[in-house]
Amino acid sequence: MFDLEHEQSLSLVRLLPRLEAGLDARDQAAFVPRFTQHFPALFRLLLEVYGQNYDFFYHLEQMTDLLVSAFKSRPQTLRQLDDQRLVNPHWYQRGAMLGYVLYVDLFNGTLDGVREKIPYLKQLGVTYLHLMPLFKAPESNSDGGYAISDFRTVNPALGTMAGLRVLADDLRAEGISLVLDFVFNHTSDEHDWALKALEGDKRHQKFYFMFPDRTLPDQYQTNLREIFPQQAPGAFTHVPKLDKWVWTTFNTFQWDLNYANPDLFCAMLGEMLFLANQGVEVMRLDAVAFIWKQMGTSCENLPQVHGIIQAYNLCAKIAAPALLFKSEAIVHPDDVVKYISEGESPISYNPTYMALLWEAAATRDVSLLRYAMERRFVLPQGCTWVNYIRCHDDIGWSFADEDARMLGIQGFSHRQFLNEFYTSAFAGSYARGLRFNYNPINQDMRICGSAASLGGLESGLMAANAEWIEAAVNRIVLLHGVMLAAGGIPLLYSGDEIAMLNDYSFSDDPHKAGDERWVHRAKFDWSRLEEAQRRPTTPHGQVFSRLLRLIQLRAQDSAFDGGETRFFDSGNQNVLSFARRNEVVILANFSDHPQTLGWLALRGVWGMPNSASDIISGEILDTVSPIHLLPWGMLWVRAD
Ligand code: OTU
Repeated sequence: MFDLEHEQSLSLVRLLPRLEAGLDARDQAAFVPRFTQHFPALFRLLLEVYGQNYDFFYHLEQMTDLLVSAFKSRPQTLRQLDDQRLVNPHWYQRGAMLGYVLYVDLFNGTLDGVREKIPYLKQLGVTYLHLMPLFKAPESNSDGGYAISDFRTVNPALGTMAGLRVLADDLRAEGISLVLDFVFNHTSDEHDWALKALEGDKRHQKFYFMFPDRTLPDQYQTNLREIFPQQAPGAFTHVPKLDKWVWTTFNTFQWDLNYANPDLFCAMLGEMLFLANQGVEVMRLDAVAFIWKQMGTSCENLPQVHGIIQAYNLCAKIAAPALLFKSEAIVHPDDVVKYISEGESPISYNPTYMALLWEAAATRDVSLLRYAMERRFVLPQGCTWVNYIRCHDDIGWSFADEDARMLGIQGFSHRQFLNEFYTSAFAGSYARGLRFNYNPINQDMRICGSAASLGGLESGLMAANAEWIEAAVNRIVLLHGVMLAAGGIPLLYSGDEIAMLNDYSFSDDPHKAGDERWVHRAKFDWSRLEEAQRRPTTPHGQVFSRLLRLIQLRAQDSAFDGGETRFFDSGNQNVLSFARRNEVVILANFSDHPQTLGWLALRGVWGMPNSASDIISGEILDTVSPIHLLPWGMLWVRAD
């Protein structure tokens, strides 16, 4: 009989001398208690995930040595941060949090270029800076950096690892946390591990999934979703040099890593802790849903994925406790939440809110958005959404068909409508977007485009139609406003603050032409910013100044600190309504017409207020007559 507790304490006893041998007395005092605290849970998880495949002598020793050496080389400043975070573990729930995500080269050339712009980020109110993948990657197509050739080398065109550390320190000194991707589902086919595998090295071949022929790939493939059906159909790539089929969920040059191999688990743990020690405070777990495969399943969101992330989380709690995980699971909403817990990913993208905001903007009807958020917005204690409107990726309509059905909406045809609307195939649509990876078999596709172009500014400016431009500006501000007001960490996509439009020039670059996501990955337009700051009445200037105001209001107001966001039915299907801590009610009109709302609609929050004001405009609201909302207008109402 296997006695878990007994095995666990035996292992601990066996491992402790390694800690004592590897660390001096001072380091032991910090490290040993954390190790002994978290080891039992870690042991249990590894046993659950790996069972018989785990060599509880060899692999545990390997892992322990990694943890010890990572802690040993952890810089003093980061150890101080560890201590601060342990005292204040929910630092990321404060209302002044604001995320910003950028490509280093597109934003300002290099890492030093980003450093130069710290004052601008401060002016915006940024506290969380996500730099898109900046590591060594294939020079041709690298999937925007998501095909990594070396986790320990910065792409020389952008800077150096030493430069990254300096940037991390400088950001931290200004109250900005550095966020990087942990692209751990795959490496590029130019990564050292892949090169060794190509040379025939068996150990490294086992880091990946390799098949001698199509027999197993064909069996797996029947249950797999096509991620890039146009640019990289199928999930397996034939590698001539090996005459083997390699698992490649994404592009052909992105080789999936095999986490069923505990050796690989350790190898990636080493990379993760290395990055944490460079000053990365938050790691975005890229493509997390895909890291475990099992025949006969969709190979997404399998239970072992959670076991592995929880195990990595415990490793971080031991060696680099300031490190925080953010999950990137753009999947069915029921699966999205499974990644979110304090022991796994305390923060997560909120793809359902994102997609349904665009859905409501197209339909001018907030019913589905409200229905889904009433049921799906509340997270466990200590966990927080990263709310966003746009990011570097496409928009997928990943709402739950079950939610739609409850409102009499048929998922498939609704998605068809949304796709037509956002690719301007629908007559009268204001949106200018591109289709992404159309799949002729199930007619699925996703949407690319910048917030401003999807929100109607491009079509308005092209037509020089003042009315359309005004509506678009209001719409873009409204979408950002409900993102900012919903609590959690709002994440601005660089360029959206100045309403940058689609950039179609990607089609001239052979390395980008096949991937429409580049349409919304434009070079940051500094002259546009300068103009927006100088002339706040232009469309771009209005978006910038109004967003800045909303950001500042939010940061100063305790109504947006931690706590709950409660969506409720305003009785008007054009108006999205939610309350922050029963202090502020957000009302957002998703329609082209003015709307009125009786105060009774808010009785669930306050009863009937004596007096109220809109904190955005600062105006006193008349509590006797109905509330009036302009087309695409928004109020942040506080009542007494
Ligand atoms: C992520 O996204 C990244 O955000 C993408 O930029 C990368 O191309 C990709 O991983 C590979 O590293 O397919 O279209 O269902 O949708 O993880 C975006 C989840 C993606 C996937 C998501 C993936």
